[in-house]
Amino acid sequence: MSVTKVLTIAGSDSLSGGGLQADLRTYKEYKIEGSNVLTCIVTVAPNTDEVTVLGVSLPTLKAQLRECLSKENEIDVIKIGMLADIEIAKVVANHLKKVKDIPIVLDPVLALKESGLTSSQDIIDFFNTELMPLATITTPNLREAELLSGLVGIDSIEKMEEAARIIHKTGVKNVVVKGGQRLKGETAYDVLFDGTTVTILEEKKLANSYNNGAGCTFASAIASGIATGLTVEESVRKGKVFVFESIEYGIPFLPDLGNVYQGRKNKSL
Ligand code: PXL
Repeated sequence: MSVTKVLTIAGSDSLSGGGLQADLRTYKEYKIEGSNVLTCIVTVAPNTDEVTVLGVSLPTLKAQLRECLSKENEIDVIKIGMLADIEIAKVVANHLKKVKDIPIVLDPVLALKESGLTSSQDIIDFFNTELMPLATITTPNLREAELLSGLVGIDSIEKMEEAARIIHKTGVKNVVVKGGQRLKGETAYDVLFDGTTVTILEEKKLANSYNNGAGCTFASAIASGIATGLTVEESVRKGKVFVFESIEYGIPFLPDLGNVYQGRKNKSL
């Protein structure tokens, strides 16, 4: 029996809401074999909420990439999450340039909502010039779309589309800009652009905010869809429902804060 495999290249979120933990849980739900290359470890101090990002050493990173990307592994799709710094991003890009015919889902984790931490301009430029051209699809949230496109104040579907068109010029095949909670109104909109067609996806916004890890889960669900043979658009549509249900059945740890739960109690997929 052949097994469908997705490789996640991402950070560990010690609180487990996002990061590679969310990715692997998503693959499990899609009945996909997930493996991971660890890029960094993110911790949040309990009392101060101070976020620390510790990148792995470059030799450790290279060893993992060599192992996981070896031909024998037969990876169907690669999903990229947090890369932490430019040196880590460069090593990952060098390895990705050597793989052929494996779709890449690039989640441009450039701003952590937990910390207000924003990446430096050099890593943003690196994403645009080196990583985007390798990717099948990228999944920026509004803040990341602003950083990548240079647009300021993306607050409407029209501006999301404009950002998607600018980001598409980098060479990435598909862009889905996520409106998420930050876009005003009752509806969670995403704008998908494939270079020709703009598709607007809608889902009602949930009242709860148990959405830690929603971004990682969305990108992983898209990777899973592609790995199981769906088109990019089908993968995005299915991924959106998957994330909606994961927030709906999220796990609260504060009244207004919680992690998405990929195990969803009511699975429509
Ligand atoms: O959800 C963004 C994200 C991605 N990757 C890691 C994280 C987080 C958020 O906390 O910790 C490792």
